[in-house]
Parts: sequence; C-alpha cells; structure tokens
Amino acid sequence: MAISVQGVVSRGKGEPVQVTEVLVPEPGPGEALVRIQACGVCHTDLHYKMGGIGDDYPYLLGHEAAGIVEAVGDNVTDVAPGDFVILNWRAVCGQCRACKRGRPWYCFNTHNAKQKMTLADGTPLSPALGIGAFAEKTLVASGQCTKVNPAIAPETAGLIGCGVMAGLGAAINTGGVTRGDSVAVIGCGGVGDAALLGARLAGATTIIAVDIDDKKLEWAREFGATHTINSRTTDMVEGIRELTGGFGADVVVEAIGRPETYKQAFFARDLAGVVVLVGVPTPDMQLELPLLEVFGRGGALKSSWYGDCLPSRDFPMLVDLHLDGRLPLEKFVSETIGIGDVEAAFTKMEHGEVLRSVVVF
Ligand code: PAD
Ligand code: ZN
Repeated sequence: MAISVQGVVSRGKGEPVQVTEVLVPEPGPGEALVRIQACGVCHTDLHYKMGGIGDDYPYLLGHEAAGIVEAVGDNVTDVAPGDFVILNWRAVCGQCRACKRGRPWYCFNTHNAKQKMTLADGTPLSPALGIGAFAEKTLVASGQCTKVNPAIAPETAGLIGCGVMAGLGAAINTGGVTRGDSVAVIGCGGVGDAALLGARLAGATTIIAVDIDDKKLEWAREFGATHTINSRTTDMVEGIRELTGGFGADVVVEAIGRPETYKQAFFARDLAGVVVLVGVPTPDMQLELPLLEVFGRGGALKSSWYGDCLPSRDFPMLVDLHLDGRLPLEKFVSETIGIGDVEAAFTKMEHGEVLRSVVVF
C-alpha cells in the first residue's frame, strides 16, 4: 500500500511550486523508503522549475537531503531501517564501462527507485535528480542512501548530498587542487563557497573569490577566500592575474554556468592551468572561444558532475572532517524553513539573500 505524504511539486515551466499530496509506494527489491529530516534548496531545483533541465513535469523537487531509513525492500543489504543517511544522486551500477574501468565516479548508469511516486490521481512524478526530497518521505534506490555518523545535524548533513559535494569535489577531485596552488572561484553561492572550502582544505595558498554581490564576497572570506573581487566593478580576468603575479590561477572553478563567466574563467587561468565548470548551463547557451588559445594555453578544460564524487568514499569522510571541527559546513545553513516556504526560498536565492535555505521536517 502506498503511503500519503506532503511534497513540493513543480507542475509546469515557471509556475510557482505547490505543496501537495504525494503517494509513495512501499519499497520493492533494491529500494529504500527514507523519512526526510532536512533538505536544502539548491539552484538546481530552481533550474527544474524554470524548465532548464527538462520538460518531464510534474517534478517532485528537493535533492539535498538527510534522513532515516524507514523500510527497505528485498535484496537490500547495504542499509537497514534506523540508519542515518545522506541521499546521493550517484548510486553506481558497478557494471557500466566507467565502473568496469575502475572509475565509478563517472558511472554512466546510476540507479534510482524503479517504482514511481505519484500525485493523488496517479500521475507519475519525476523526482529531481532521482531523489525528490521536499517530501516527508521519499523512495530511492538503496544505493542512493549513504550511511554516515549520526552525530552531524541533519540540516548540515543534507547539504553534503549535493551543493557542498559538488563544489568541494569540483576543486579537489576534478580540479586536483593541491598544496601551494592558486585557485579562483567564480560565483560564490553554496556551490562556489564549497569550492573555496575545498581549496583551503587541499592547501591552496591564494584563494580568490569572485562575485557581483559584496555580501557574498564577505561570506566567501569565511569559507577560506584570501582575496575577493567584485566583478561588477573590477575586471575579473585582470584582477585574478594581478593577484597571481600576472599569470592567472592554477585552477579556476566556474560555479555559475554562463558562457560569459566561463570565458572569463578560461582567460583567468595560468598556462597549463585547469578550468572546472560546475555551474549548470541551460540548453540555449553557446560558447565561442579562439581555438588557437584553447590549444596554445594547454592545460585542461573539465566539467564536474557532482564533484566527481563517490558518495560511499566521500560523504563519510566529509562528515568526519566536519565533526572534527575542520570543515565548518554549518555555515552554509542560512535559515531553516518549512515545506511551504520553498517558493519564497527561491526568491531569496535569486536576490542573493541566502546561501542555503534548508527545509526541516
Ligand atoms: P546560487 O544562486 O546560490 O549562487 C550563484 C552565485 O553566482 C551568486 O552568489 C551570484 O551572485 C553569483 N553570480 C551570478 N552571476 C554572476 C556573474 N556574472 N559574475 C559573478 N558572479 C555571479 O547557486 P548555487 O551555488 O546553488 O549553484 C551554482 C551553480 O551550480 C548552479 O548553476 C547550480 O545548478 C550548479 C550545481 N551544479 C552541480 C553539479 O554537479 N555540477 C551540483 C549542484 C549545483
Ligand atoms: Zn543540487
């Protein structure tokens, strides 16, 4: 028997989201039912609402979540009822060509629940990133549940499930930031600030935050930025070069997802440097770059999906670093809100008033 819960649903492009009844099936083989304790509002949820990701409405939004496993289906051995878990959108298959080559963080065939959650009238829902966690309970593949130390606060833990991991991993896993590097991060929302934190954790010495909002730049300093540039008033390419001996940064992380800022990232990096695109573009965007510069400057232009993370490896480690006082992840939580406040949280995000609003249940 399906259970009835309240969830935040996006019914059509640009329409305000609604709290409505959602039916969640009992977990089948390989699935887990999770009682959500907290779920962050990520810019990717707003992309879904605005039609930037696809047209598979209605969407059940929310994907940065932590909670307690309530029930599991047959053949589930990795988690059990009562486990405190962070939900992930990379439950690796172990069988695809990436997994078989020993690179499971690129898995091309990640798992989600097989059964569909639905609206009360039976209309199937598309859960955001295969999760759908702005709901009291959600159904996922058991591999989407990563067990971590329950000593961490759920509203902080949930953020590791997307934005924190994406940004931190963009710097550390994808960008390969290491001791002594210079790093620039363009766009200092939750994802960009996590990249700053990752750069600091990895031992970067010059860490430059770029944004168009002075408040964001002030917050960026708390996450490890040694220098800040407001790109409304200062040319960021010039500014980054000036702060790096005239050369550009070793690693530049673009955490917005726009062609113009990507281009600036490209020119703000040192010869043989790395550009990491973690911001998500929309389907209409095009990029034009001088091919001779792409060749002549060497280095690497990389994209970072989910910070190239392996949840089973990375989530418990980040939780442990946080509990050890070495990763101040609680600073990402600007406010806790109720399930009815997601639309207002989108507005606050667009106005730059918050890093993360987190829905608590
Ligand atoms: P956010 O809206 O909180 O932050 C964006 C920041 O960029 C804000 O601080 C803005 O002020 C700043 N900004 C906007 N335009 C400019 C500009 N022209 N120059 C400088 N700064 C600017 O978003 P977020 O941090 O939640 O997410 C950032 C992106 O990362 C977004 O595109 C989201 O979809 C993406 C994302 N990617 C992954 C992944 O796996 N690749 C995961 C999660 C989120
Ligand atoms: Zn996200």
